[in-house]
Amino acid sequence: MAKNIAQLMVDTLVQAGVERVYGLPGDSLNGFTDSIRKQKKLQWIHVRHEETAAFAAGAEAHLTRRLAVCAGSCGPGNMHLVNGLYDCHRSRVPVLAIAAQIPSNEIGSGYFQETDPAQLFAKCSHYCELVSHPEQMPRVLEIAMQTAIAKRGVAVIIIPGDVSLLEAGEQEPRVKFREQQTTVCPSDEEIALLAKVLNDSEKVTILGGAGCAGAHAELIELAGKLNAPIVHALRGKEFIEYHNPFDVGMTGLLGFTSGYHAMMNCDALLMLGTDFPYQQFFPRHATIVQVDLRGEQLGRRTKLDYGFVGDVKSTLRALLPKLKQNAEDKHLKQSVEHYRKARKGLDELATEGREQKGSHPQFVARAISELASDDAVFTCDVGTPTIWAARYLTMNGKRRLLGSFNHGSMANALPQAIGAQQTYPGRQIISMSGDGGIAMLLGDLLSLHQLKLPVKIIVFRNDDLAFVELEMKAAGFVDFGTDLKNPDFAKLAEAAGVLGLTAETPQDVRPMIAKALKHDGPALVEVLVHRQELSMPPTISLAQMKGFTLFTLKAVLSGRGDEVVDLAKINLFR
Ligand SMILES: Cc1cc2nc3c(=O)[nH]c(=O)nc-3n(C[C@H](O)[C@H](O)[C@H](O)COP(=O)(O)OP(=O)(O)OC[C@H]3O[C@@H](n4cnc5c(N)ncnc54)[C@H](O)[C@@H]3O)c2cc1C
Ligand SMILES: Cc1ncc(C[n+]2csc(CCOP(=O)(O)OP(=O)(O)O)c2C)c(N)n1
Repeated sequence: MAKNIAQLMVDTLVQAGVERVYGLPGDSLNGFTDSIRKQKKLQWIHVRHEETAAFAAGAEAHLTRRLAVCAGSCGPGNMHLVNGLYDCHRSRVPVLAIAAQIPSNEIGSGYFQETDPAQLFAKCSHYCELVSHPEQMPRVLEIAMQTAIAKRGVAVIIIPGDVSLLEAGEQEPRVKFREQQTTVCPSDEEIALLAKVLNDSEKVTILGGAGCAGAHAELIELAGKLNAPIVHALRGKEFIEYHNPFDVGMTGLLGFTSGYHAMMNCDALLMLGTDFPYQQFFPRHATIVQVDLRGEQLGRRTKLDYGFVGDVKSTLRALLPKLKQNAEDKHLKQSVEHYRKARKGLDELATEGREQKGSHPQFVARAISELASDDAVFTCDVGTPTIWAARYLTMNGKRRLLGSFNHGSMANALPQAIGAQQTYPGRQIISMSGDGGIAMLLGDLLSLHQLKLPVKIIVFRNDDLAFVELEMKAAGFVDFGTDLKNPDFAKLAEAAGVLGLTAETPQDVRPMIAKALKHDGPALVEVLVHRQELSMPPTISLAQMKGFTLFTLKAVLSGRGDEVVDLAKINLFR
């Protein structure tokens, strides 16, 4: 019997190596889900909210670097995908979304559940096309897949339910997908210029980001030749921080003062594979050099003296033989020493404490890091869990860290953990969730039981939207609308078929986390944490803060009044 379009779609995905589709069924998607039911190679991962499907697919794509797929039914099912797809697109991970559409003969009539998916997905995709004729397939699907893979981002296929049931013209996929291993290197003349700029600078600082993935050895060799401290942007943490004697921490709002100063005090800043977004943290007077795979990224965040298009690994391989050993190491030594002090200061905040109830969240994050396995995958919610993950999780080259770092959406951690666990059933997956974050997509707690996913969730329970409360206070607003009246999350977990534990006191924290990690199945530990952990610096008055929110916020977040004032003085009052 001839295949229909839905069957051909399944075959095309399988042929490209796709193993699963995350989604929620619905009338318009029934043809597609039925085709999945009838075969064994492509799995249907049934979640409770389409946003979860998109986040989960994004996590899979991030971890594997391969195409991942999610699907939603027409109208509301599509709309629920949108926020998760924005996250995937902005993180530049290859995700295909199958957006079912109302019957083709009703389009434009204001029919039940009608929306305009092309508009809906326009800004969160590289490619978004309606399939209205069987002969478009499988070509349009293959173009979508190639676009998601090649441009790294989201592609969307909009397909009315009736079209998916039509007989396909072509019966087989047309394109064999291969994993891309293209390298991009600046020209010889450009490499010579890059080498000259760096050889001529005494105090170089490197700012590395996610584009340094796979180039660790080259990066370390480079820093050794230049005697350059390495600062990282958050998405680069998992690829840069480990086994790195040149590491001086992160910069930015949640960063280390050492990262900030290493950038501010250099003669030349070398940006490698980073789109670090905060303009205020770039030096004004240094020579700025940027290497990025995408030309359109050059100079996006700061003034730029030299921009080069290349992948970090190939560029550094070509560059290294042309570099002289820098004889001057004062800048490096000072920066590393500063980092040691900043690190020590932050570690001192990660203590058990003597409180009867409630723990320092820093202590909880450090316990998670110490107890987790060597190849654990961590996800962290937007909110204070991002701060604790950035500062207290130790990476080692095998561990991974995911968040909604570019899009900044709440509630990402649990859905991303679902995708991570589906991708790596044998690995420990730990979701560092906020109490606001977990509540936002709470329905998918049920998926852990249903899908038999042994995800471990640590809920940082502060009964507050703490990150926002902090932002309000730092900006001089009276905090408002941030209180949370929470349920007993452990009981809630138990009711959902998930082991539920509570760590009320600091002494409970390590045993409860250890118990959850050992448990053969999903587990949730609700940890009571202090709400106002990041206190306001004592010596800055409200009047001084006015107009300087960003730096004040940075000051507040650094968690230590003394360092804050130091930073504030330098930046605000000079
Ligand atoms: C609450 C919150 C607070 C945050 N605070 C901070 C903070 O204080 N500090 C901080 O750093 N971040 C912070 N972030 C994250 C921040 O928003 C950005 O996501 C992050 O800084 C970007 O990191 P990146 O530059 O490594 O990654 P990306 O933004 O993904 O940039 C990667 C760049 O590398 C390029 N690239 C990719 N592959 C290659 C390759 N092979 N070779 C060359 N180039 C390549 C890409 O084109 C892109 O330009 C925060 C996020 C949240 C949610
Ligand atoms: C979908 C969405 N809504 C609102 C925000 C604004 N926001 C950023 S962090 C945050 C609070 C997060 O609260 P919670 O998960 O409890 O973590 P906490 O900061 O309290 O540790 C809010 C409301 C956002 N980033 N995303």
